[in-house]
Amino acid sequence: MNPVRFDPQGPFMRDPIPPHQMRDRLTRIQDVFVQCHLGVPRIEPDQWSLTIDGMVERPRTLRFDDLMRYPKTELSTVHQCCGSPLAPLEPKRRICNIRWSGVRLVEVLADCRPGASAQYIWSCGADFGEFSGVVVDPYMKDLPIARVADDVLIAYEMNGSALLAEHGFPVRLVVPGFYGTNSVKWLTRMTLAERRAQGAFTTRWYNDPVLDDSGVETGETTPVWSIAPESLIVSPMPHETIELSTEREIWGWAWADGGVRSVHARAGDDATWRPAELEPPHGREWQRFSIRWTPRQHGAVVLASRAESFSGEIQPLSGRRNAIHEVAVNVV
Ligand SMILES: Nc1nc2c(c(=O)[nH]1)N[C@H]1C(S)=C(S)[C@@H](COP(=O)(O)O)O[C@H]1N2
Ligand SMILES: [Mo]
Repeated sequence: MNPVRFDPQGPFMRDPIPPHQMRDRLTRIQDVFVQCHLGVPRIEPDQWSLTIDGMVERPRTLRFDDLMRYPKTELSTVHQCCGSPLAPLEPKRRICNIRWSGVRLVEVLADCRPGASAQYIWSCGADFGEFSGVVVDPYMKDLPIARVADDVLIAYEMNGSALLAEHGFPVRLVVPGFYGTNSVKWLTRMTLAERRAQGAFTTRWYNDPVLDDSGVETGETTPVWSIAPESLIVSPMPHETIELSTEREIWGWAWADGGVRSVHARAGDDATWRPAELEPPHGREWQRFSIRWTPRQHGAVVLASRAESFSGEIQPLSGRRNAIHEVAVNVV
């Protein structure tokens, strides 16, 4: 195996654009956040390969050309970072909506004949190094094999162009509906197994405390997989001046693994939540919501939106990564 060249080495990230700039349904590549825990490996496609092993009858190593023999599939999905693994409950709104192209993992796997008792796929990137004082070699995540048939992709394009190095060139995993951390970049190995992977990013980090109905921790944890319901306000923007007694649209995006059923919005802390208009889900893309509002009082007003998923989960007011987004405006 060739030594991996990193540029840069060590954690590398790019912040997303702020919510009021997220006006496009499809996020432009230069506006997509970047999250690399260990650095950016620089990989030539002719030196790249993907090995599929573990609980399969036919382990295989595919070169880039082998991958390209599978039918090209395209899909659009939200792509969201769940936030720092060191501060997992802090809302970060690292979110975008992307068109991916690649091949369906289920088809590639079928040619390896997975064993009936395989439950998880461990996916490894070409990157390794140290994160928060812990040696990680390689970056490894896992996902339930039951999820694969749905729409999991081995992707090589974002919005119709080859992946950039920082987004996983030449090939990355895309797990639509799961937080971005699960979409392993610079994908080099997939191992089928009966149990969860035992790396730092699947044990020490990226496991959330499970809460009971009254919000108290039960002592159990759950992997950071499915994206919880969330919404953000694109317009108005923070500190915008709004005219009194004039009707105005509040609009934004809402998303959740499995889709958002309803969005409510409110103007002012003690105002009631009013139902917004909401686009039906289209695959796992974000959904536009909007609501009309006529301010009746001068002064500062805090606008907020709250999404509910089809499974009945509602965005919390605070304390979780998907807590409601608030925008303060000024009515004159
Ligand atoms: N190999 C590898 N894959 C990775 C990461 C990483 O550090 N190494 N970061 C993950 C995290 S935390 C996120 S949020 C997404 C970010 O993808 P992007 O940088 O293309 O937006 O990639 C995921 N895949
Ligand atoms: Mo992330």
